[in-house]
Amino acid sequence: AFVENLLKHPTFLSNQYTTTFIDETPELFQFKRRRDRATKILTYIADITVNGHPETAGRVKPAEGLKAPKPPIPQREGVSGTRNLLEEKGPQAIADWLADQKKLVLTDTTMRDGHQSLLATRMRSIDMIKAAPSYAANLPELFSIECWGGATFDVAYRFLQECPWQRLRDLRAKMPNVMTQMLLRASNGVGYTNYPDNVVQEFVRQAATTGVDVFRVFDSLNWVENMRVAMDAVVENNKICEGAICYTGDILNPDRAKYDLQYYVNMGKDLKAAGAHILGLKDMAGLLKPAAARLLIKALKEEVGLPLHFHTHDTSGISAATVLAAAEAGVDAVDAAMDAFSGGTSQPCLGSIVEALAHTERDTGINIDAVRQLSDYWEQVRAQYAAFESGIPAPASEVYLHEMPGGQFTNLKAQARSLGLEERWHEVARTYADVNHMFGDIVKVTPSSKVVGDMALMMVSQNLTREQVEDPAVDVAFPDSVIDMMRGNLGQPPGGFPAKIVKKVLKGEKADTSRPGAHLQPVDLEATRASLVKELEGFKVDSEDLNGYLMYPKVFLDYMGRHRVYGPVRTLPTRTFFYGMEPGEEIAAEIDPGKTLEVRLQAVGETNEDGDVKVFFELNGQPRVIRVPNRL
Ligand code: BTN
Ligand code: 3PY
Ligand code: ZN
Repeated sequence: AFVENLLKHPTFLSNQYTTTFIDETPELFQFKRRRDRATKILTYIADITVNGHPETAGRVKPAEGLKAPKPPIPQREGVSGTRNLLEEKGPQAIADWLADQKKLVLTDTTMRDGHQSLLATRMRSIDMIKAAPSYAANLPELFSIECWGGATFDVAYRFLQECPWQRLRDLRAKMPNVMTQMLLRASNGVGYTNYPDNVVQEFVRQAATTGVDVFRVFDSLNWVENMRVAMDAVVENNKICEGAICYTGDILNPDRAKYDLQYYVNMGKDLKAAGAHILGLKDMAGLLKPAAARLLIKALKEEVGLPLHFHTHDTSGISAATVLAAAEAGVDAVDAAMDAFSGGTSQPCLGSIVEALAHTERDTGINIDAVRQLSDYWEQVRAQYAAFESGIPAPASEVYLHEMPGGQFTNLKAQARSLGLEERWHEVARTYADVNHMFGDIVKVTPSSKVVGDMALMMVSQNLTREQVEDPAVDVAFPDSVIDMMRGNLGQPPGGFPAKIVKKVLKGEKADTSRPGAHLQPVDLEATRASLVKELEGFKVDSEDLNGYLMYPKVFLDYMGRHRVYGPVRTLPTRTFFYGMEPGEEIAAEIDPGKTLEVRLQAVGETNEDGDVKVFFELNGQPRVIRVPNRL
């Protein structure tokens, strides 16, 4: 009765269905009958088969006849790696080990920044988990596998209908010998705003418990003061604290003197004093040029005295040159993405770095055959996500003008397109640079990059110049995110925000320049859990769920609402998840270890006078009919 009610509900039928639909229509639950998970999944498949998936509608389709991606066979099971050392001797031993290595040590970013930068963060857990045993067995020499945090957390709930914690737990279980790594936005957690200190602490505790080994912690304005709570929490949980400097500007350019060599060396020293085991150099836009890398890496190594881990993006097309220069200058570890997920706004190419350094002093010792085999797998995976390709065809030196982070670039381009500004992209890029200078030349990385992007889009769409925005006589409606940042809610950039723009944005209201966490009330965790249990009608809320809710209350509740209707759709093959099934097709979904649903789509019926379609399945050999509305 519940499904019938749901599917015939006028809101649902009128295509007004939104993610809050279930929350706002409690009358549906009056007929609540616990449907089994198989029925829920069949309902999902039927709905997508008939109506398509809203996220892939009108987008490029994967090639016909793609086979299910097959991961390489694990070769050397049980071999030990960095995780074993961490478990046995603790984080300082890892830092010492790293500093001792003559070889260049590598982190693979494919499962986090790679797809975040190339496929709008849409890679599903199942495609990662299938590769995990091959990583554990064939590439145990990796320093770490970045597979969590950044934008992947909310995208999992929001768009992929899956639990990010479960992804982490499954990956951890299937690659127990290599360290996992996450990107943590310090006091902004994996969100876009400052959280109370105890929420950040609780999040780090849970991430460490569920399976993160290396925490790369950064602040979006490079404010070390605002990184301490997160860094302390990592150290307390006996995990590796990689305190990261965000690189912006150009240390070789005298016109960008605000961020010079001394600035970065000082910040490195501050991060060491704050307890970092490893120093991260996070070049989120790919701005560090090879000659600058030689200087900067050498200075950081000599003057800070921590092992150094370099991260960059290939938007400009020359990041590999920078990586090689960094290797020569003595960097300890670098990030790279598997070949098929490298280049463009993503990281430089892992296999090519391995090859370029083979038989040199910095030989990585990585098995290139293993890299190629895994990259073949990733190539097949990527082909399934054609709908999310950004279509950027070539490197662009324009990145040195706008300084957009790799993860933002394609996103902002899509936003510009949806506002009808596609033809004015280069204007958006130039305006983004103008906004940066108007804000005092700040670090641009999530969430500060989003604020700059919001402002730039607003200015281009309203044909406003920087001069007009700064003119006290011109009335400007600033985006909320800009007002929030000028109030001090993301913290302070070096030297503060320019008084002129703060005054204009806040209209005389005074900014609070103290650390935001210092004046945010702690959240009562157990009271929050209790109210969430109530809201979810008795659903058992574990600590992972609670942490998801604390980061993203609405996103989490919407996810839970859909979960009750569609069940564990994370177990579906990616093609089925986004496109449904073809008549005659058969798929399998392992909903629990050892419990597999064999699903065959027999036929799709005609739409009846009520606007419903019957979809005929065989489930583990038994016929099943599911009725869904035709909403097309
Ligand atoms: C989302 O994009 O909101 C998450 C994916 C689930 C959406 C489901 S798919 C079947 C039904 N039809 C829709 O238009 N939305 C839901
Ligand atoms: C993120 O915060 O998601 C980033 O990737 C920043 O570079
Ligand atoms: Zn990055």
